[in-house]
Amino acid sequence: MDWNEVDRYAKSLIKEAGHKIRLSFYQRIQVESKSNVNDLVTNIDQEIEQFFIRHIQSVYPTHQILGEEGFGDQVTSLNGVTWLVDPIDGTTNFVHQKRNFAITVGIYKDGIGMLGYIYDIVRDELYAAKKGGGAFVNDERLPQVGESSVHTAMIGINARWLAPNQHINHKKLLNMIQECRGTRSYGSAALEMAYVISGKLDAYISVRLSPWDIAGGMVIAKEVGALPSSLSGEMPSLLTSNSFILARPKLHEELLSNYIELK
Ligand code: 2AM
Ligand code: CA
Repeated sequence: MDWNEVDRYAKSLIKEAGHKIRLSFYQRIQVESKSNVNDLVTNIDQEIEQFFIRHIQSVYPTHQILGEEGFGDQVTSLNGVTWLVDPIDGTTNFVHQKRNFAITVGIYKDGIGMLGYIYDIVRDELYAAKKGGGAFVNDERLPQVGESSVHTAMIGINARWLAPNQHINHKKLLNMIQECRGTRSYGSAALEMAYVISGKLDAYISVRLSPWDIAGGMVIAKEVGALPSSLSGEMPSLLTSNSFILARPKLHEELLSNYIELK
């Protein structure tokens, strides 16, 4: 497999898909809800996923594709080459704000991350990495993430987990909120990962993410030394949904030990 060629092809697909999404701002978009009223999908999510699948299958017929909207394969193992594709991560932002959403793609061989992409469509910023080749935003190489303690940390987290809930101990999270420098919530897991990768956030925490949300970002994160795991400290599975944290290494340990307790 010529991974440089796959890299060039993946980037060209992502850029073209981004262009289609920008053009969609001038059309009437059809919005529907999936599992609940706040879980949105649009015809654009579906059309863009189908665009990816059609093109990937025509060039790489042996590769399997896991897409959020379900037009790809039923993926039950990561043997061989697998593309994990989220055509729009942050659909609620796409619908309500027309910013802060991304295309994200991860390409894995036998479960090992080879290529990863997060494309901030509106800003035209492509975060990308090839295994062992460093991480880039457009043509600029990103440095290693370095360290920070909770007291100087900017943490990405959704405020819903600070209210009593059945998944995570919200009181411990409240201590974290009081002790860190600041929190932000952007509403796109992939972009929040890109912000940890590029040093705009020190950590990102989510109680439930799907494989296509994190697959691309995990490949890029590795290249800058940011650590991903589930909130119980294991490697996140790319076949099931997971709780998730991505953080600078020492902060990762500090947050898991002192502030995060799953129920
Ligand atoms: P999406 O827009 O592709 O669905 C904030 O809502 C982030 O969490 C987004 O990246 C969103 O991705 C993802 N997300 C929202 N609800 C989710 C769920 N029930 N399971 C997994 N990921 C979810
Ligand atoms: Ca999506």
